[in-house]
Amino acid sequence: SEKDAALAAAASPAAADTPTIFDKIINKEIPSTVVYEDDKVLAFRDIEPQAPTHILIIPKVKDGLSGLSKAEERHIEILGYLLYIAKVVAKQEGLDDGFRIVINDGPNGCQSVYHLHIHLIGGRQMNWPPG
Ligand code: IU
Repeated sequence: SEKDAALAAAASPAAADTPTIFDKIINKEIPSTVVYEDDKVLAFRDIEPQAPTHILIIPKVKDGLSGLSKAEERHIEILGYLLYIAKVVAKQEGLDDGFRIVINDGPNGCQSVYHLHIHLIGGRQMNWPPG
């Protein structure tokens, strides 16, 4: 029924176009430390850094990309652009000895915010395998 559908949509944080806290960060309704911004993407420092450098790179327009698992062909350009900007920001942050890129997806991936984001983590030796 319509009610069941509405309940399911409200209960599902993965709903493709449900706004998240990242929309408020993009709109500057919530402050963040922005390290890179252009018309397509925003990069800002994670509030709970897991390393000396921990930055999130996100598309300004969600367009259904609640996570990488929701990617469609129309997203190919922004996906490539986000990865390129991750490299630009890594350089800007002086991560010349290397860094790590992470995209958590879904419950098993420990995703907590359902607006696609690339973690750029660096400034210390990483471990492998990841937890
Ligand atoms: P995840 O991959 O969905 O688990 O990553 C979400 C990240 O967003 C996580 O590292 C949080 O610390 C971070 N974050 C943030 O930087 N600012 C916020 O207001 C919220 C989460 I909520």
